[in-house]
Amino acid sequence: MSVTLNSVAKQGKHGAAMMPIIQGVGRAAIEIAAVLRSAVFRGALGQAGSENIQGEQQQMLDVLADEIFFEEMRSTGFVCAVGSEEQEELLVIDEYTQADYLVLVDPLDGSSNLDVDGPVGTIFSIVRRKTANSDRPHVSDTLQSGQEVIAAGYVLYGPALMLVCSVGTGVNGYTFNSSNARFELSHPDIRIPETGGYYSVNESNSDIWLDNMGDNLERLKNKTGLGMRYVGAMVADMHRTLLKGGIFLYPADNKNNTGKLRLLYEAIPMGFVMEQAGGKAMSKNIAVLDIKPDTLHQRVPVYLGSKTKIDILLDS
Ligand code: AHM
Ligand code: MG
Repeated sequence: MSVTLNSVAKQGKHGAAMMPIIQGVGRAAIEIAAVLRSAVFRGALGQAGSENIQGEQQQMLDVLADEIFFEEMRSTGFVCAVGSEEQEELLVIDEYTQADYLVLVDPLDGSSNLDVDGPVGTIFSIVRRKTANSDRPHVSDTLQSGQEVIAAGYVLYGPALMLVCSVGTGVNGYTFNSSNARFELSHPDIRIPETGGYYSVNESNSDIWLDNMGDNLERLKNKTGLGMRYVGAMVADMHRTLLKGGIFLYPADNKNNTGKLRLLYEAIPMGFVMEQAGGKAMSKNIAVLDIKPDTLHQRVPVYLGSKTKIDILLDS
């Protein structure tokens, strides 16, 4: 008998509480994957004609993925609110304002890959509310550091549909088996290799990087001789880094002074997974998981990878 997503319930002290929400993520992933496969036939590729809170053009698929994810979180009955990269405000689930958990999500990460049939992903994290259950959930409930995250993970829409997650007891990867419609445990206890791997960064920005990252990357390349891979979809670049080793970076630059990636929707969930897999997640010289968020859509520089590679990068 194969091990499925139900096994999350047996993992650590939070597994049982997290299982229904992570199963909801799995249902959303199956639906989003189906929408991605058929988008071209439904006229759902291309821009939606709207902008998200960060002034970026939303793709139709960004909007659809956001709606699907929200509905699946609502249907769990365990989520009181969802903070999404695609929504300006926290979305409260009116039927379940008393529920214990909030979910933060980037519903369709790497959406610039959509027009070229490249890999994309969904990134999520789960926190427990700080306000009383009798109160309406508030944006302050989402502004918790990565040290308070209970579970996090990502979905990779690649040749196979994968859900990789952690409830704080290591990292497991599940692959969707379409013959029985289940996510089956295919990558148990993922640990990032300390040797080998690649460096992964949009190096075309190296002239405008801040924080001495140009020199830092040169030092890493000279000391390790790492090869380079870059998909431009964080989920795909993170997944390869996790399985093969190396480093993924999105530094601050003189156009994006605080970096491009969002603290709550990208940096913290991926930092949580990376650390649970034995790696390191830094933002300049601060651990990603130690940053206390100020706002829902805050951006930070991100460096994720194996401990030795991150230490060489930061000369620490
Ligand atoms: P998105 O959430 O709007 O898709 O943007 C985030 C993406 C990440 O997936 C990826 O790491 C990064 O943007 C790539 O940026 P660039 O094209 O500047 O290299
Ligand atoms: Mg994103």
